[in-house]
Amino acid sequence: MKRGFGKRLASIFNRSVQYEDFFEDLEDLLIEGDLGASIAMEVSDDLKEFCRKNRVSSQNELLLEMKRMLLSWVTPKQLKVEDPPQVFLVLGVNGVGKTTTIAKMAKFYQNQGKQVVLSAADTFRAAAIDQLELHAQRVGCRLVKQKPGSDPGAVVYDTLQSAIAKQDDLVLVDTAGRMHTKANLVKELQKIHKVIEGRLPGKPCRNLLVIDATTGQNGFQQAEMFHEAVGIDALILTKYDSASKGGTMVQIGKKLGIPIAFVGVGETYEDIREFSSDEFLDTLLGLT
Ligand SMILES: Nc1nc2c(ncn2[C@@H]2O[C@H](COP(=O)(O)OP(=O)(O)OP(=O)(O)O)[C@@H](O)[C@H]2O)c(=O)[nH]1
Ligand SMILES: [Mg+2]
Repeated sequence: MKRGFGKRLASIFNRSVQYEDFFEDLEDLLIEGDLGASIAMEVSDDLKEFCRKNRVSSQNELLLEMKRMLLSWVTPKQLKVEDPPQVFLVLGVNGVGKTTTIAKMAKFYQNQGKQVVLSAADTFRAAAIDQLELHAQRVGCRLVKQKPGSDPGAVVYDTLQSAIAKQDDLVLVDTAGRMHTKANLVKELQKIHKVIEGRLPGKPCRNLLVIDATTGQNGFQQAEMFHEAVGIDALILTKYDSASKGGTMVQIGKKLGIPIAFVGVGETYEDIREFSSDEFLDTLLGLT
């Protein structure tokens, strides 16, 4: 399925590469596709060089060369559940799809025979706990919660106690995407970390950052902010079904070196895929 950015990218490749303005158009399109100005320039320059050195006989050859370049920047990461209880802290600004992704991941790991518990640590937004509880009921896993407004660290502590007692394999922690200030959000996350380190010493939790594919360029700033605050182990790209662009992931991968674990491709529990660089770039570049 060729769509959006990929389709337009493929269509400029359909013009002859002899056109003087071809590489300028390409650079503009890559910037529009959220790869950022510096990467867009680098890709465009390298492709120009490639054309100079090689006898390029088809646009497809150029597209494939571009894919080859981008492949080194988007890295897949398989998130294994080892040494139970494994803790995944799911982070991201509000509305990116954290809670939905947690429900999908719960199902994904349950299908692999893992016992999952959800931790309702988004105590900031009033309806968040009920929303997660409904998901827990639907996918059939346990949930640990406290009252709205309670301390997220305390909720996580309770969840870990419960996970140890019930011998759960995986703890998925839902976090608030919004706080009164950014500093508050960061402080809150660092507090949750301390709780986990204190209760499960030597068992690092994985910090997973959810990025909404429809957000565009702003996703990079989000990644930078969270990475600096707590260190991000892997990304989850959501709404890739409704977004025509995912170029931000290339930018995050190249500049911050963060790998990608999952891609959300819809609103049902089954709509989650382990990240594949090949599939992602084929869609991004309109090669499929
Ligand atoms: N199409 C599509 N929609 C998605 C995907 N993931 C999440 N959504 C939708 O995005 C909306 C927000 O999802 P939530 O899971 O509530 O997002 P959140 O990050 O938990 O939001 P807050 O708790 O408010 O910070 C919901 O309507 C979801 O159904 C996806 O992969 N594809
Ligand atoms: Mg939520």
